[in-house]
Amino acid sequence: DELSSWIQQSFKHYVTQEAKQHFNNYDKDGDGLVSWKEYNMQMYDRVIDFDENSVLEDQEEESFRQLHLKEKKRFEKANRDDDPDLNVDEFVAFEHPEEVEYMTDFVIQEALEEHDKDGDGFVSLEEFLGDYRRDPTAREDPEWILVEKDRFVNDYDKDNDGKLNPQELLSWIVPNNQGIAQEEALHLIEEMDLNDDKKLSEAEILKNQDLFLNSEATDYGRQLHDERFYHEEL
Ligand SMILES: [Ca+2]
Ligand SMILES: [Ca+2]
Ligand SMILES: [Ca+2]
Ligand SMILES: [Ca+2]
Repeated sequence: DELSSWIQQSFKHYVTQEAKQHFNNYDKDGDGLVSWKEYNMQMYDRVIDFDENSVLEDQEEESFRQLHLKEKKRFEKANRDDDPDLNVDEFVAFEHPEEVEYMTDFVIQEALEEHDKDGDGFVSLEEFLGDYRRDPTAREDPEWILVEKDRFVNDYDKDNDGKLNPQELLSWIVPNNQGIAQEEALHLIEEMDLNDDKKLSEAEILKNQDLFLNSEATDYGRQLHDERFYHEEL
């Protein structure tokens, strides 16, 4: 449990550091705040302002309009004080809404908008699988669909009612959530716990350093390779 919270902490630390570094690129006038204009200049080299209500004819332009409106909404949600520009903490929330508690509702809302096609507030197995339709000539589903179905039933749908409620939805869309950190921690402990006492001694960690740093189940290994971070923390 300690290790899993450490993994979670270090992941959070990593994305936060990364976003803080980005912050300076976005804050063109160096006033310690990123305005919506500055964000647009950094991302798109110009300030874009789409009308919320007018659908564009060109399909590509329309999907960009949708995306950009979503970004604007996320920008506004990330702001917490009276100044509409984002300070560093607000900017982290904008870049990584899944890491910040006050953005949780927004993250759920976005996921529902994307996946809950019938609008009942839940994501069914069918909605979860997206556009997949079984080839009418095939006798069984392909392997990846079986894998996905298995994840739906065994990993996400905790109360086994055949659909994902907002909390269950979170465990799917936020990849570095507690559940996965715990799984990762359990996996690491199993592999590294040489004397089977279910604890990791410093010696065991040192002995298994490569394993620890290359843990594959998730991306945690990558950030631990980040030298600066590695030296800071260990
Ligand atoms: Ca600024
Ligand atoms: Ca602000
Ligand atoms: Ca639904
Ligand atoms: Ca459920």
